[in-house]
Amino acid sequence: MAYVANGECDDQSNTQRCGFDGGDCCGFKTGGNVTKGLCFDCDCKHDEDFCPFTHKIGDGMCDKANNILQCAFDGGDCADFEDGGLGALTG
Ligand SMILES: [Ca+2]
Ligand SMILES: [Ca+2]
Repeated sequence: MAYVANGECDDQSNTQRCGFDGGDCCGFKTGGNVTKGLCFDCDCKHDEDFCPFTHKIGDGMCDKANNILQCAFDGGDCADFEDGGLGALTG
């Protein structure tokens, strides 16, 4: 599955089996910008329990994509950023 997590939303990889294209269709890696040139549905699909960046939970930096219930709201990292703050999805 060469297209998973390559930064572009691919419908064929946007399945549970493929980890929902590594979040490409949600823009997890790009701070919300979804590249839709190769998809028709382009839906932001994910598991109910899916958390895109578990390793970033509780690292002291607010990661916007992690500020969801599934990620325990980034372990509280975004507590000071009620409006989402700046997604710190670098590295
Ligand atoms: Ca992709
Ligand atoms: Ca964090």
